[in-house]
Amino acid sequence: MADEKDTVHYTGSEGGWGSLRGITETALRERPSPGALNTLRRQNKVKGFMCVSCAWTKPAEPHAFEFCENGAKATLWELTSRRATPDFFANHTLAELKGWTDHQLEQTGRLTHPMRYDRPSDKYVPCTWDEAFAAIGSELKAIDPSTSVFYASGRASLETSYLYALFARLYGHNNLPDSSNMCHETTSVALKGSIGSPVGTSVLADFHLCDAIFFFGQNPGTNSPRLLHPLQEAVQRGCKIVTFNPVREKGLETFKNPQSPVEMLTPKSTQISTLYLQVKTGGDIAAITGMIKHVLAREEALWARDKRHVLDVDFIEQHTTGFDELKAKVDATSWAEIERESGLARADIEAAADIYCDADRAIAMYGMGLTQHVGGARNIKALVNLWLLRGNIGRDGTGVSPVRGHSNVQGQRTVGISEKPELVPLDKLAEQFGFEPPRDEGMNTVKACERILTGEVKAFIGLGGNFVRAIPERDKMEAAWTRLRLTVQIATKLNRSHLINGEVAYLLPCLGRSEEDMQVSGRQAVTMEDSLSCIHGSIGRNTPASKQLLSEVAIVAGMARATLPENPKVKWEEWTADYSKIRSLIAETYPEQFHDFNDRVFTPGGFYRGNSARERVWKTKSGKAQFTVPTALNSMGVGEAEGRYRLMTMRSNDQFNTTIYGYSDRLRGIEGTRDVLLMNPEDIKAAGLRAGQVVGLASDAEDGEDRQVGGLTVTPFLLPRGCLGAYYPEMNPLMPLWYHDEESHTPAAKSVPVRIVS
Ligand SMILES: Nc1nc2c(c(=O)[nH]1)N[C@H]1C(S)=C(S)[C@@H](COP(=O)(O)OP(=O)(O)OC[C@H]3O[C@@H](n4cnc5c(=O)[nH]c(N)nc54)[C@H](O)[C@@H]3O)O[C@H]1N2
Ligand SMILES: Nc1nc2c(c(=O)[nH]1)N[C@H]1C(S)=C(S)[C@@H](COP(=O)(O)OP(=O)(O)OC[C@H]3O[C@@H](n4cnc5c(=O)[nH]c(N)nc54)[C@H](O)[C@@H]3O)O[C@H]1N2
Ligand SMILES: [Mo]
Repeated sequence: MADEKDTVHYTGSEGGWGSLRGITETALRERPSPGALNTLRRQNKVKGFMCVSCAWTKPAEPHAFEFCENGAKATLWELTSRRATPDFFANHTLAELKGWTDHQLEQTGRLTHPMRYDRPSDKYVPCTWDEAFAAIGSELKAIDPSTSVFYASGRASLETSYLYALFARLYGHNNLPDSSNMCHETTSVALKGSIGSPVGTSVLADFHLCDAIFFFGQNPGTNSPRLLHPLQEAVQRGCKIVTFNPVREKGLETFKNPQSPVEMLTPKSTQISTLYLQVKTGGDIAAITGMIKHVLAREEALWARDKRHVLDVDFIEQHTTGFDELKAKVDATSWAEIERESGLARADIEAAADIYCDADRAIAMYGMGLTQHVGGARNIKALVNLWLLRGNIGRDGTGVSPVRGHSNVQGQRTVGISEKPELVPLDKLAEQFGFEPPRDEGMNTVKACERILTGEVKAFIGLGGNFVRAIPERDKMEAAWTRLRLTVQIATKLNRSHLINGEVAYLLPCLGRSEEDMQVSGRQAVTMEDSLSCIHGSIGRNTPASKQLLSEVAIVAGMARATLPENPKVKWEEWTADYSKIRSLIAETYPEQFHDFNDRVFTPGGFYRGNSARERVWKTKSGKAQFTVPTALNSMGVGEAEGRYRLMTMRSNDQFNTTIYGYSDRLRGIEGTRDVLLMNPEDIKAAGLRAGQVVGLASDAEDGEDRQVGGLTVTPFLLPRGCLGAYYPEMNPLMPLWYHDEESHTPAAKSVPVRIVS
C-alpha cells in the first residue's frame, strides 16, 4: 500500500469544528427561512420533526441537539428562502436548464406552483391543481394500467406510501419500484433467504451490550453521522470496532464529538476502529471466507486442547442448516486465493477473526459497499455465514444491522410499496377495500428501465427522487424518456429528472416534512420507520414554502380520485382530512406490527415493529437459518483483464444522493471539485499517468457498448491497487443496466468495470 503522504487525504477527525463549519457554510448558502433554527432544535425529538436525511434511529433520550452536520444540511436545504417560481420558469427553457449542474438546479430553491410542461415553448407554465389532477386522471384512464410505473424515493411518510401503493393496486398494477431497488434491495432478498427476515435484527440496546462491531462498506461519518455517538460510547466502554473498506473513511478512524465541550476544546478525539482493513473493492467474500477459515481453525485447536468450543455448536445444531457444506468449501479454499481476491494479508484477516472470536456478542453493520455488487446478495450471505457460526443473531447485543439510506425507505416497503405481490397482504386489501388486487409481479427499477427503453412503459409517476439521474445507463435512458406519454414528478426542488419529460408532463410541488401540514381536521403528523425497525411520528411546524403547496398525501389522493371509479370503501377526501384514519387502515392491514398505531405514534425512541429472526424464528424455506456455500470469492460480474479497473461510485460529504449541496468532500480532503478520479499512486505511475492530468473513463463491461465520461482529474488517493473511485451521480453513464446484483437487481454501482481513456 502506498504511503498516505503521497495522497490527497484529510488530517483532522470526523465531527469537531469541521462539522460545525460545514453547517455554518450551508446556512450561509441556503439562506434558511425564519424558524429554521427552531426546527433544528426539534429535530429527532419526541413530538418533534424527524430528520429527512438518513434512516439512523432516533433514541428515546436524545442529545440536546440530536442532529449532525448532514442532517442540519438536509433541513436547511428544505427550509431555504430561495424559490423557483413561475417567473423563474417563464425565463428559462428546459433546453437551457439542461446545461445547469445538479447543484445549480436545486439552488433555485423550493418549487412553489403546480406546473405543466408546454412543449411548443419548451417551458413549464403554471396550472391549477384541479387541472393537473384531471389531466393525469384522463391520461391514466386511457392506458393499460400495467404500462405505468409508480416510483417512490424513500422519503415519503408511511401514510403517503400506504395510499400510493393502494392507488397503484386499485388502478391495476404492482409496478412500484422504489429507491430501495438501487440500494438495500440486496438486503431484503439476501437476509430474507438466509434468516427469513428482510431487515436488520439489531436494536439500539444491542449497541450498548456488544463487544465488537464490524463495518463492511458503510460510511457513517458522511451517511449516518448520528451513528457515531453510539459508536463512540461503545469504544469508550471497550467495544472493538473492525472496518473493512477500500477507503480509509475518516468517521471510522477518529471522531470528535461536536456535542462534547471537552473534545471540542482539546486535541482529544476518539479512535473508532481498532483494526482497519482496506479490502479490495468486491473482495469481501474472500475476506469473510478467510475469517471463517480462522474461526474453524481456532475451533479445532480449542476442542483438541481442552474440549471447549469457539463455535456456538448448540445454535448451529438447533437453528441452522448447511454448516457441513460451508465447512467443506472453506476447507478447500486456500489462503493464497483468499489473499489474492481480498487484497489483504492472512495475518490481518486472522487478527479480525480473533477479535470476532474473542467477542461474546458481535454486531455486523454494512451498507452500499456490500449491496451494490453483482454478487451483492452473495456478499451478505457470506457475512450471515460468519455471524451464524457464533450464534450472533437473535441474542441480546448481537445482530446483522444493514444501515438503510433514505429516512423512510424501509418503512415504504413495510406498508406495501413493493413490486413483489407475495410480500403484500393482498387478500387483506381485497377485503378492506372491496376489489380484486392485481397478482402479477410488478416492475422493479431495472425492469422499469428496460421497458422504458423498449417503449412498453407509457406513464411514469415519481413520488420524490431523481430517477433519471440515479439509475444506470443514463444516456440511453434520457433519450427513451421523452417517448413516454405521461410523466409526473412530485418534488420539493427542481432536478434533472424534471427536465426530461414525456409528451404530457406535470411538476407537482409538495410540502417538506419540516413544514406544517394543515388539513380539515387540523395539523397533521406523519410517521416513518428507521433502520432499526422503530416507527416515529413527526410534526412539521414551519410555514410552508408557498401557499400553493399540497401535502404528498393530498397529491396522491388527488391523482387517485381523478383516475379511479367511485368506491364506497375508498375515501380519499376523508383520509386526507385526517391522517390518523390512514394509520387506522395501516393497523388493519398489518395488525401484528401496527396494532394501536395511533396510540403509539409518539413513543419515545419509536415503537419497535418486531423481527422474527431476532426471536430465532426462521421464516425461510427450510425453517432454519441458512448457511450458504460461496460460489466465488469476489462479487464482480466480469473477470480481470489488462487495463481494467474496478470503479466504485462514491458519495461526498457535501451531497445527499443526487442533491449536491456543495463541492467540499471535507472528510476525504477533496475540495472545490467533484470531477476527480481517485487512484492509488502506484497505479498512477504504472499507467504512465501523473497527478493532475485530466482523463476520461470508458465502460469495460465486454458488451460492445460505448459509454464514456470525461474531464476527470487524476488524484492520488489511498485505494487498493486496481480500484478507482469517482462520484455518483456523475459516473452513472458508465453503468450498464444489466450490470446488477444477480438476485435483487440492485445496480452494481461499487464495482463498475472501466478503463482509463485520454
Ligand atoms: N450525507 C448523506 N447521507 C446519506 C446519503 C448521502 O448521499 N449523503 N445517502 C443516503 C442513502 S440513500 C444511502 S443508501 C446511504 C448510503 O450510505 P453507505 O452505505 O455508507 O453508501 P456509500 O457512501 O455509497 O458507500 C459506502 C462505503 O462502501 C465502501 N465500499 C465501496 N466498495 C466496497 C467494497 O467492495 N467492499 C467494502 N467493504 N466496502 C466498499 C466505500 O468506500 C464507502 O465507504 O446513506 C444515506 N445517507
Ligand atoms: N452510481 C450510483 N448510483 C446510485 C447510487 C450509488 O451509490 N452510485 N446510489 C443509489 C441509491 S442508494 C439511491 S437511494 C438512489 C437515490 O435515488 P432517488 O431517491 O431517486 O434520488 P434523490 O437524489 O434522493 O432525490 C432527490 C430529489 O428528491 C426530491 N425531494 C426531496 N425531498 C422531498 C420530499 O419531501 N418529497 C418529495 N416528493 N420529493 C422530495 C427533490 O426534488 C430532490 O431533487 O440512487 C442510486 N444510484
Ligand atoms: Mo439509498
